[in-house]
Amino acid sequence: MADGRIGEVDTGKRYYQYRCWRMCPLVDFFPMDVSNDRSPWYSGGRGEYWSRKREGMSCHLLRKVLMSKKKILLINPAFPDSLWGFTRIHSLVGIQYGFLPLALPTLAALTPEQFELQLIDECVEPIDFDTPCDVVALTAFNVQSSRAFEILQAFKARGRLTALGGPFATTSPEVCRPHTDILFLGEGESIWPEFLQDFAHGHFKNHYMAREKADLTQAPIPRFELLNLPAYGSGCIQTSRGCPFACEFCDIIMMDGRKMRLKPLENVLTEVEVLRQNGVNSIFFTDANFIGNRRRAKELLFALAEYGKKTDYEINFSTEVSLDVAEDDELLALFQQANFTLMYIGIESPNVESLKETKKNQNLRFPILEQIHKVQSYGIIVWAGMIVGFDHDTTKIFVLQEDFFKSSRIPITSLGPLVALPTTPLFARMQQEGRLLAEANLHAVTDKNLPVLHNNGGFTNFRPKHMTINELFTGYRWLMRKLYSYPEFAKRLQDLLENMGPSGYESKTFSPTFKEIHTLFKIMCHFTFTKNTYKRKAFWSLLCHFIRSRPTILYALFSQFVMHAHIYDMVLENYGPPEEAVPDVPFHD
Ligand code: B12
Ligand code: SF4
Repeated sequence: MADGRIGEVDTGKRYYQYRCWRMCPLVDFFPMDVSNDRSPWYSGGRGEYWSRKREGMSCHLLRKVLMSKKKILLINPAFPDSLWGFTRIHSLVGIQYGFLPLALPTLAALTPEQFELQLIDECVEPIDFDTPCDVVALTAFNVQSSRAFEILQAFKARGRLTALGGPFATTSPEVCRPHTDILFLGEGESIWPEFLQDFAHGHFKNHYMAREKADLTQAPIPRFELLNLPAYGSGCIQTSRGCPFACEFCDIIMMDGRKMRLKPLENVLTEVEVLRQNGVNSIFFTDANFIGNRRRAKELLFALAEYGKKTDYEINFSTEVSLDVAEDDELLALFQQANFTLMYIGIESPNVESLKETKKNQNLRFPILEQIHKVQSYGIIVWAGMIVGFDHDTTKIFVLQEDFFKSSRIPITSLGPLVALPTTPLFARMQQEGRLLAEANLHAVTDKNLPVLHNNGGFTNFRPKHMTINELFTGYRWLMRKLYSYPEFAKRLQDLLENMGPSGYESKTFSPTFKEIHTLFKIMCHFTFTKNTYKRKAFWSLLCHFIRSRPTILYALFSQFVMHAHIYDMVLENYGPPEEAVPDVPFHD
């Protein structure tokens, strides 16, 4: 034990510190077996302090500090029903939630062993508000804010110390401040250990702010094993933070910066292996832009391709990238070899003027449709992020978007009206131009003012330039219904699966487990025994078509149909029957 540090030993439930009060700094360390409660020094009470003189030691007075391990409860609040939660299909595919909450195992890995930890993801298990703990710390995206505040209040009412961090706390601290004892702003890598150190010494501040961006070369492996991994549809790993681009509406670069920070390759591979060992067979790399540093992306993909060979391509991967991925054939080939089956790409708009306006310059270099088709030719399904309501969008944008989709072969999109998120250049511009709406909470886009049907389903917080708000929402709802109607979706999917290159889905030897056969059976029943004839017809006509023409692609067919079923149900409930959307966009409700 180095001079100046408190000796500590973790020998079961109790945590002992031995302080030499004569010598300062604290120097001594004396482990003893405390695994049973009859230890001579144990008083039976939590947090009791004993002093005693020990003979034969260099210190004349040794104070032994006996206390229980401090217990931390880390909680991810439930998400409201949203497109990206895929709640409607969980029972169909036998999962409890789509993606694992990466903040919790990351914070757990940053927590020294002297603390006892419990992780609760409310998306997959209920919270017992009477769980004994010394501090309860929550993470939250904006859409989880109301639930997060309820949870914090419930624990507060039970006299617990509460803490809140994560993207919402970081971007809207003034909204969060009244709801929590301790507020964390920024990445947890430095501030969480700083708090824990304070806390171990019996004091803490009411807020902690990260002063520097975290050094990811030092990032520990997230403690995935503390989550109930089989409950999730997909494992999550973050290999980098930051994005070199500068889209006007993006708050990710405001939080993570534009300089790419990279985790060491070995760490990423270890994380993949840990998840595989725990039965995960699908991993989503949660980087804001996986190819933000292309050289490194290639190195990683090469390593993943080698890994895939060794593990019989047990795992398929997906991630988020910028459209310039299509400018590099070597990169695309590596994605294919590494068994990437899906990419989420921020296309945003077919309207070139809107792309210029929002500084999405990487989408302006080549014709967008050609770029997308090129990615698909490498066997990769593209999902697109799309936005309506830019200053250069008129009411014609809705038809323009629909036409774009007809030729795109993109089955699924996260389409939403443009929102000026706090901290972004767009927010500052809207404020300067006096266009922010008084009725929207200007400092927070919470789940109260952000309907979560979609990204920002039918919500904006500023006045559009070339249409009314009513036109924006009417056009948006119409477009959602058109895009997700079964005939339009099936047409796009058919185009995709007929034209796409050899996919990772096809490289696997077909040897389904009993669980997979059971799931397959449930899916077949779901699309057969339905009153919705559009649904049944679309599914069976594509199934029959591809059984004959490309049977190896059926896994992709099933997966896209299942994802679509969730979105379809949400659009149906919230905006009306997709197939009954009028042919032309209406602007009068
Ligand atoms: C991957 C991702 C997704 C994935 C998977 C997310 C998941 N695992 O559940 C998918 C595609 C499903 C998704 C969906 C959505 N997402 Co998203 N997503 C991301 C992305 C790109 C990375 C998230 C991630 O895994 N980060 C890695 C972990 C380790 O980082 P972290 O959670 O931020 O935690 C760190 C710090 O915040 C901090 N921290 C976090 N919690 C706590 C708690 C304490 C106590 C402390 C001390 C510190 C701390 O320490 C951690 C380590 O540094 C982020 C953007 C980004 N770069 O952050 C957006 C982001 C988080 N998503 C966002 C949103 C809004 C959504 C959606 C609502 C809508 C949408 N934009 O599509 C949906 C809702 C999801 C749902 N379940 O219903 C917003 C949140 C905005 C905000 N200010 O709150 C972000 C910031 C992007 C954006 N601007 O759109 N998302
Ligand atoms: S490419 Fe994506 S992550 Fe990068 S700045 Fe633009 S919106 Fe943000």
